[in-house]
Amino acid sequence: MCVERVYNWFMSEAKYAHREIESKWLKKWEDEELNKTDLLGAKRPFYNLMMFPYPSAEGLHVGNMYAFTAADIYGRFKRMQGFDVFEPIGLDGFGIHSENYALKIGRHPKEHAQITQENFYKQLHQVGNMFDWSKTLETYDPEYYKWTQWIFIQMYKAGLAYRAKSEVNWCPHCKTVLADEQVIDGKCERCKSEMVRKELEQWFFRITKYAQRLLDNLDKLDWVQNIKTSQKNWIGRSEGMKLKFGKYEVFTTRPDTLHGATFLALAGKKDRFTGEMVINPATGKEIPVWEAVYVVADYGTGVIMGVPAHDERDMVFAKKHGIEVVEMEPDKSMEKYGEKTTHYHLRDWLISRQRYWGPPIPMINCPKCGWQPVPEKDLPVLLPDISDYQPEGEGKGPLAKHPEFYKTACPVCGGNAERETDVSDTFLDSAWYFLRYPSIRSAHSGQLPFDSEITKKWMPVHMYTGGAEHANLHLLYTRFLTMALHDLGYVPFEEPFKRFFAHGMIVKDGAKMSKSKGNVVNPDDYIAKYGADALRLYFMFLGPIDQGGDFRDAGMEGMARFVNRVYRLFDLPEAKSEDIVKAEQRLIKKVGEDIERRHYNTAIAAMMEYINLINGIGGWTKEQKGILAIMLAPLAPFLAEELWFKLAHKDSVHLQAWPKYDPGLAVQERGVIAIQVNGKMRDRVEDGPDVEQRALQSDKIKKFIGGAKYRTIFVPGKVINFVLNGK
Ligand code: ANZ
Ligand code: ZN
Repeated sequence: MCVERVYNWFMSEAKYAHREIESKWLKKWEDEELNKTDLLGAKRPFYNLMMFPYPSAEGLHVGNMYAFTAADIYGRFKRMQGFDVFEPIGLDGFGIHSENYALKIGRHPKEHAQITQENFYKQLHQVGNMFDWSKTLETYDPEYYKWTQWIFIQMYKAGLAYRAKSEVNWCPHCKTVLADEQVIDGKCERCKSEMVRKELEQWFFRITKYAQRLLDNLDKLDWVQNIKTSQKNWIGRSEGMKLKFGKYEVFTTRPDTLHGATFLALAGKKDRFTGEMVINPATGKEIPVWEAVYVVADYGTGVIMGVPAHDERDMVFAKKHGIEVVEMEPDKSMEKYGEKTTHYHLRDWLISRQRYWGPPIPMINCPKCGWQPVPEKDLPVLLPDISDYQPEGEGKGPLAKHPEFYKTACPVCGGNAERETDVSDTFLDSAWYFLRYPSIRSAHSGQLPFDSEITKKWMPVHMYTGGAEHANLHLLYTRFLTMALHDLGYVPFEEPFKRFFAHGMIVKDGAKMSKSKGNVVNPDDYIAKYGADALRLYFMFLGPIDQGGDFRDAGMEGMARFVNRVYRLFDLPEAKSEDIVKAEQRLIKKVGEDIERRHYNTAIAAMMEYINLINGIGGWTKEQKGILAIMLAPLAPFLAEELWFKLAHKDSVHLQAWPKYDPGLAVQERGVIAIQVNGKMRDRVEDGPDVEQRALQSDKIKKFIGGAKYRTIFVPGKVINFVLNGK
């Protein structure tokens, strides 16, 4: 039966007291610590992680809940398959995203964080995910950022954190520098302001040292291809040659055009002739050396050879400045002048932020000893409570106005020194959080950022679910940091996430949700009205989760009726039916396979069809009811538990094993196709693959066709007609 018809069938009244039922089970599960994972005792660890949420103005965003539900269903399914699943949650509450909102409403970021935290966790409890509430973390907790600072120091000691003056991205609105990855189409990732280039001295992480490994390892990752491609393009490996023009060296990917090079250009602030001339080694001719704005200072050698005949930008430049244009054919023999070399477009990760709401960078500058890391025993460097936390925009953060913070003693000579007053990028907080979760409140959690035994047992993360928009931000930074920590001997693996699943976006009535349009779906309202289960099911019914879906209130209502209908079906009397036995076997097979593929929508549709069948028959067995409750458990955890206990079971449905099916019984029954010769019915054959070949093997058909030539008319699902030539 088609999905739509089944679905419409559920559009009828009924009452299921979702509010009482959901709060009852929430309390029981939490009292009994149903979702607390025994990390040390686990036999088959499965770390099911979802991307760190950052509290926004509206609290839990519908997109968060959509993604979390998708991930949670998979985690619950894995638990029922016998894995020890660990599913933690926390808050990424340090950084510009939270701070900008606090500034906007004029509330101190710290106070704002406390208010949001309370609300956010309350919301997260309601969605019914199997979160381990004994392992939450918040990035602004000094217990956490102490280790973020510790990581900075390890990076510094390993030569992977350094200070340099260079041209960087400056957001005039956020009044801070940003990393390249945080500038999207020339605009600030957070506030969408047009970025400005500024020359400033800043702290960087040497991610470029890992460019090749970040590329090479991509092949080993079970990630969707578009995320891998995006990282690959961002890293931007370019193979070319270096060529010498006197004292200058250029990087080119087209050495075969050397004989057409009519000028050199150095990176410059404006276009001007330097007065210098150099010899083109291929032609022996003198060519001028210019400065040009389109040459990037820190890519390649920072010098290019201009070949107007083959490069558009060079042509524009040459025409504008009256530089000669030489038409010529590319010539491979030119490559003898060069030497092979490789460059990457990836640039080092700019870590400093001239803001308040972040971990102070744990470095001290001494006039005698230079930059020194804060001794590890002195961590954390606490972020002081100040009232003038607003960013100023003079290239320094708010902490620079507080001598009581920055005046300190040099850890080497004891003389007067000053602390760094910038804080670190929020993406550093979120680049290592997955390492901390399992070690929270472990035996050594006070002495170490992550316990080595637990880390070895639980990581890399088995399944990571999150947004594709983080391909070149969070996902790239995390991979880099993990590699660096691996090289420093802190973690036994190079890659943090074995599998990454990217979910799609939810839109409302066909339009992108936004506050200005007033079409933002607030999960709280829907949970209050329809229950978390109905919302979970509805989200998942919208389509395959990697594609997102269109949220419509009418559909939401229909799903609430589905929940009611299932609930009432458990009151039907005990009855045995062969049809149900077969349909159930097929359902077990289908739902299991669909959940594994994360095609939850078709799993739900199959359940609807099954329930329709049962309603038609009017009775089923207690065992069949139990199996359905178990299969509903990952998708609708409250409803499933309620139904399970209704069947007089004593332990949670969530601790039951996923049902098995008999492959013999689970085969889909196929229809029968009529075989005709010249339009006359002569035999029948089972529908399925290779129908035509199988039809031709029938002795009756062979007899009618004989050796004659024929053409085939095939009506799928109905008839196959062999029409003999001449008819
Ligand atoms: C001569 C030439 C002729 C070039 C031609 C291209 C086409 P990718 O693939 O991105 O690595 N280039 C090199 N360094 C540059 C810099 N610092 N700033 C701006 N442009 C730079 O591109 C390499 C090509 O980009 C190089 O090859 C160089 O121009 C330019 F028909 O050399 B080519
Ligand atoms: Zn900004």
